[in-house]
Amino acid sequence: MATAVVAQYSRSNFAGDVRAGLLRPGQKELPSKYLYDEVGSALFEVISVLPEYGLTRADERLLRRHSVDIVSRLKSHVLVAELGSGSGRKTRWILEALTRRQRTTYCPIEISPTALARCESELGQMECVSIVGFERPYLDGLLAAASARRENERLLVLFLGSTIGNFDRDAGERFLAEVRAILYPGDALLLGTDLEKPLPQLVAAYDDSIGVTSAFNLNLLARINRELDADFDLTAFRHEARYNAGERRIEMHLRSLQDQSVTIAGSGCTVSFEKDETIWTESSYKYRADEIPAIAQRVGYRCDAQWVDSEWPFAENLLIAV
Ligand code: AVI
Repeated sequence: MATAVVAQYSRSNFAGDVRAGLLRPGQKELPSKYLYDEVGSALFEVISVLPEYGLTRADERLLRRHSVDIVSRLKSHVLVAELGSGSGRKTRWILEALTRRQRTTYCPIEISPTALARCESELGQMECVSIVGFERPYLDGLLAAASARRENERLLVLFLGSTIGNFDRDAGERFLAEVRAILYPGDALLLGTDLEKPLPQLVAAYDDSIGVTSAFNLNLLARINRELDADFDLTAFRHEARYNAGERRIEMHLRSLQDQSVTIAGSGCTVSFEKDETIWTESSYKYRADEIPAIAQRVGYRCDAQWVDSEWPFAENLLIAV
């Protein structure tokens, strides 16, 4: 095992994004990437095992069942880079399939140092795997990982867990195109996408009965209190999950239960909230399996294969850069 971490942290970006998102006219917003501090990452791990949230189990089932097939479609020596590795638990199946034929370098790319550390402890003991972690935004990390590849080595980029769903649709396509710009023809992107499903099942997945998703959402305000010296009263906000059928997305909001104002010293501002006003903290777009090949084609890939889970509508898509 070899492990290296390249760090990048910016409190001032956080302060600026919070200020911009809460002082903007109209709908207040906070970027969903800030949900994942140490507490948020741990809460997301719990979400991923909740009975109502089938997404992670579906992703894992598909990888467990089809990793050998996925890997057999990539003929050359492969370097694996993962965008947003989380704990890395799901990745084990792909790495195991690959190490049957080659020593493998695995580059997890994460802005959360906690998740990166967990990923390294989960996978760090694997035989024939070297881990080089990048604590960076996705594209910076991918550029660094791509530049580490040897001649004739193909990149396999993993973008699992339907993280693409947390981008607006246009931004998601632009992101896939930006990833493509870093790849060479023949490189691969394994993309996980959560699919549309019945409304009660969808809403319950984001508003579970024991309140873990609520805690995950409210932790964003607690994080602002901790890191930016703010005075949010967490009991004065309530978690809300709504399905926007027109946009085919779940939205997470934090609803203010009263008129109130909050001071965020680290962002140099005071923010007023009216009763029932919300802060939009995350979108989770849902896809149709048959729209993925067309999206792939628009941004420079061909969809080589797709696997759909039979229990929880979710698709693993193997896209090859053309
Ligand atoms: C990480 N991402 C794919 C999750 C999702 O389902 O959109 C984040 C999440 N938010 C609430 N629950 C899970």
